[in-house]
Amino acid sequence: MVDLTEHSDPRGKLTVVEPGKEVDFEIRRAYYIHHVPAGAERGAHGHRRLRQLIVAVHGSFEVVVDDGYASARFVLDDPSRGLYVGPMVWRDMVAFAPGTVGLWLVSEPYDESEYYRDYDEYLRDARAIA
Ligand code: T46
Repeated sequence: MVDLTEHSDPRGKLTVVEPGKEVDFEIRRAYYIHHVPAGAERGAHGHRRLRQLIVAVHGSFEVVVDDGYASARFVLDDPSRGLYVGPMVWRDMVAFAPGTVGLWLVSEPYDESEYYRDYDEYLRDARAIA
C-alpha cells in the first residue's frame, strides 16, 4: 500500500500522485471503473510488463493478488492510499460497494497482447521466472 500526498484545508482534500514521488513509473494511461453492478467481479488477468497504482477514489472494493505461489487480499477504501501492483501478478477485483469509483494509473498504453487472460498460462510463466 502506498500513502499518497494529501493536502487538507477547510475547502476539502486534494490528493496527489506524481511520478518520482508516489509512484516510480511514468504514468502513460489512466482509466477508472464505475457503475459496477452488485456482485460483479473484474480483473481475472495478469500483465506481462504493466505496473499500476490502484486507488478507490470513492467507495470501496477488494483486490486479490496472486504471484503464482501465494495470494493476498487488500481492501481499498481510502482515496489517500493506493495499491501498487507490479508485472506478473494475477489480480481479481471483488466486493465493490455501490457507487464505487476506482482509478488506475498505469505504466503502459493499452495492449491486449500484454495480458494474461488464462490462469494456467500465467502460472506456468510466473513460476518459470521465479
Ligand atoms: C485492470 C483492471 C482493473 C480498452 O479499450 N482500453 C483500456 O485502456 C482498457 C483498460 C480496457 N479497454 C477495453 C478492453 C475491453 O473490451 O475495455 C474493455 C474492458 O476491459 P477489461 O475486460 O480488461 O476490464 P477489467 O476490469 O477486467 O480490467 C481492466 C484493465 O484491463 C486491467 O488492466 O487492471 O481493469
